[in-house]
Amino acid sequence: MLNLVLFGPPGAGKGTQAEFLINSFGLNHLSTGDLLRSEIATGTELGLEAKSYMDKGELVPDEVVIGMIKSKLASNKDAKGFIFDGFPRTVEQAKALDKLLKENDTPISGMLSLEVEKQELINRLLSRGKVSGRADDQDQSVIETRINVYNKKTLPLIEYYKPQGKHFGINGMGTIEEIAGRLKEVVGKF
Ligand code: B4P
Repeated sequence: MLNLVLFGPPGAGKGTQAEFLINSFGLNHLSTGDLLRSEIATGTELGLEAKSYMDKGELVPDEVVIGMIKSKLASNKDAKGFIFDGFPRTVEQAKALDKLLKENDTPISGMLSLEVEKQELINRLLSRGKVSGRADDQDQSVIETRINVYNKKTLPLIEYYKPQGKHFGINGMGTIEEIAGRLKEVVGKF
């Protein structure tokens, strides 16, 4: 079983490259961002709570996202493996994920960390904002907040996975195809 964490700052290409990994390796996709946006779209209580954080560029509380992942893992017990996209985003979430995967004895195989320059992140998100209607992609100050939150709360995860030999840095600059090729080379070795 292959369980991968697709990691990187907002706009690094996580969602984009997840598509490619699903197709190439037959894994299930678990994106907390997509799950939260679907809760917002259907107007659930969870969605309403999440929206207030997401629109400001802040992280949704750990217990909310951990609960969502827990129920998705429980309802996909036959999966060949998962791509965790945008999760974990805090050390607390990583510890909770390890605990959940331990119950099935299927630990994380690797953390694929997409590395992209800050100005490129801003350009990508602002250009998505013009077509996607995503509130958090339309305002440069919200994008800056997301990048700052990433640096403060999410980046320390590299130091969580590194000592376990699970951190793989990948150059996330270039075309979507070039980056997919780099990912394929790393994942092919697992
Ligand atoms: P996410 O949905 O995870 O949003 P994201 O970080 O911007 O990543 P995304 O996958 O959408 O973008 P991508 O890099 O693929 O999270 C949104 C919010 O939800 C968070 O801010 C937070 O509030 C909340 N949330 C989610 N998970 C959480 C968690 N675990 N804990 C707490 N809160 C959580 O790509 C961006 C754009 O770049 C796309 O338009 C794409 O087309 C473009 N692009 C990609 N690769 C490119 C390339 N090589 N060249 C040019 N453009 C490229």
